[in-house]
Amino acid sequence: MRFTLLASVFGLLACADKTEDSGASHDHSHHGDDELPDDFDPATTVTSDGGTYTVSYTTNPSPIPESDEFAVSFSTSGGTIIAVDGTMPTHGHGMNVTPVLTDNGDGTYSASPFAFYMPGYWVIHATIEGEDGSTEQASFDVDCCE
Ligand SMILES: [Cu+2]
Repeated sequence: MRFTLLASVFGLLACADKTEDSGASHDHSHHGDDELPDDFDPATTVTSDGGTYTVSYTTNPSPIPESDEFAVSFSTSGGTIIAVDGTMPTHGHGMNVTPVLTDNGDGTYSASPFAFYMPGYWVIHATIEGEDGSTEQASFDVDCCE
């Protein structure tokens, strides 16, 4: 919790600096497309980084509204989702809200609120724990916001 708060504060500072640096030339209508990584993948179903799990998500509402709260539903082919988050990796910050994760008991999970407070490249993260206690990460690229 403390780390999340600090990360959010640093993120806000970083974004404030960025805004000052880019000045009047910053175009908010551009949706930050120029910031997307070359390997950007908008897939809503991915394989976890250790190759063990197939993880999917949907949002409500969809598409994701910029600067508004939304809920995310996850499903996994195995293991238990133990943590979720949203970050802007290229800006080094997370969200300014902390989603509450609910295990629906059927391989699906509900998490809210999420909120992406600026346009650009975001990643939705899910941490999956196996029966042996090992964890893998599922990462979903998001272009905020359509
Ligand atoms: Cu940012």
